Amino acid sequence: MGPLTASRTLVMGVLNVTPDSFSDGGAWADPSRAVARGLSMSDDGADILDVGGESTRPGATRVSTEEEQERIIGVIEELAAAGHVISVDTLNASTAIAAVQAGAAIVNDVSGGTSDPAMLGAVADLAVPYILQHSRGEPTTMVDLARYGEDLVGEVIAELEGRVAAAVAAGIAESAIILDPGLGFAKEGNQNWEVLASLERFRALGFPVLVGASRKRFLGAIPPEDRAADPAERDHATAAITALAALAGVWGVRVHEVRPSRDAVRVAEAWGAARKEARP
Ligand code: PMM
Repeated sequence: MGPLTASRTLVMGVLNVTPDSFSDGGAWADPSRAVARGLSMSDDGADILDVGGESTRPGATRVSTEEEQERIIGVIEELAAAGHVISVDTLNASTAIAAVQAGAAIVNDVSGGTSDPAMLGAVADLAVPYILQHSRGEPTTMVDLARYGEDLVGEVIAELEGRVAAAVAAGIAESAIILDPGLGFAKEGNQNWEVLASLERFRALGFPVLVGASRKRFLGAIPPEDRAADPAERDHATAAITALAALAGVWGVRVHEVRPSRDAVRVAEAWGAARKEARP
């Protein structure tokens, strides 16, 4: 079964090989620790490992593509050789190419092809699935761009449709595209809940949908106040979102802690199956 087709929601485990990620604080920056983390997420039930070497958190500074590739290519080679499905979380065409050559099966671009003008053409040539995420601007500017009119979801969808058209014009097959509304990317606080409450509208576009809520700042209000500052305290809330998103029929969830979301997907699966049998 290819990574794009599954009967249930897929769980993508986050592997940030970066010294400065907001959510896991550089815990896996060392390559051997990164590989070990990847293997343990697979043991926990990850269907896909999303390997990134450049933080995209709001305000993050860019690293060179050489540095980015130095961080991730060896890690991807090792995990892919061991049979794991890898996506590469990158804004850069050259890194996408190097990662796919190293064994990555999916390109995950949080800029939806707006950051590197060579990205869409490169993905078309690579002929791999492409996660096209909604954002605005750059990590340094996106907070200021979180301004929407009355129909935030409609605006995000229109912008995603524009990027889909650009991707298809560049030669990417429609069947290779996965859409991501981009929680936390040019979206603040309640704007993220608005997106989550409208997952059906995103699904209605006809593409698989990926949701990345894990540990994001908008979840900071959920844990007890004295623990709210630690992103890992948001893992329970993340798993609850996984259950609801899976029930809404999303293709995948991108999470830091795989086990709770893996179980949440099974809960949604059992719930959905029972609902089909239930009396009206
Ligand atoms: N979020 C982050 C990074 N990459 N990719 C996709 N497709 N969707 C996301 O929501 C997403 C992403 C930022 O989170 P991190 O710093 O914890 O990895």
